[in-house]
Amino acid sequence: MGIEAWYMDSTDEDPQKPHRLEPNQPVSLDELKKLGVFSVKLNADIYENDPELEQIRKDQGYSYMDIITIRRDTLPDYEAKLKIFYSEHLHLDDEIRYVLDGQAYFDIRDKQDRWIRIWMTKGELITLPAGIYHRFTPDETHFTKAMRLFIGEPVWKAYNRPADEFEIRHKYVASLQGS
Ligand code: KMT
Ligand code: NI
Repeated sequence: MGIEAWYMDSTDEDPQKPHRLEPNQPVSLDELKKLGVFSVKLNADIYENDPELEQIRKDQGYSYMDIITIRRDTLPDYEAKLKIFYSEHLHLDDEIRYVLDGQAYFDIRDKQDRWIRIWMTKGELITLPAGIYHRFTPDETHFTKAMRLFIGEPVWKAYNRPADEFEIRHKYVASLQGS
């Protein structure tokens, strides 16, 4: 199984609910690729000693990694952090996350500015391109353990929308043309 994605409804119910349209409107991996979003499935049970993960880190230059456990009892300022994660934002670098346990949603904007919800479960690694507007929330299981990967010294700074003045945003928007 890989990641599953769908277009979101626009109700402001609990963000951690699935928010599927009725009928469900799925988004394929191919459509995600066109938006610059890539994912691979790995074996999270062996993440501490996984040659496949090592190869990806080597090939992509992901020299930095740490692990974040997003759960009320392990993450200081849980409520405040969830709010920050769920505020629509962009980064100047790629956001690379590998779900080691639990589940979560990454929401991204498509070309028409519609929300696509990406459901990440254990073993899935995702790359969101620098400059894409997105947000994050755990799902109804309220638990996500994720590896954060980065090229070089990590920069977690998030710029809330609107952040259209950044060069990286222009670059990202330009990269969507013709696809
Ligand atoms: C971000 O920038 O959206 C995040 O870091 C999300 C939380 S890490 C799984
Ligand atoms: Ni982010």
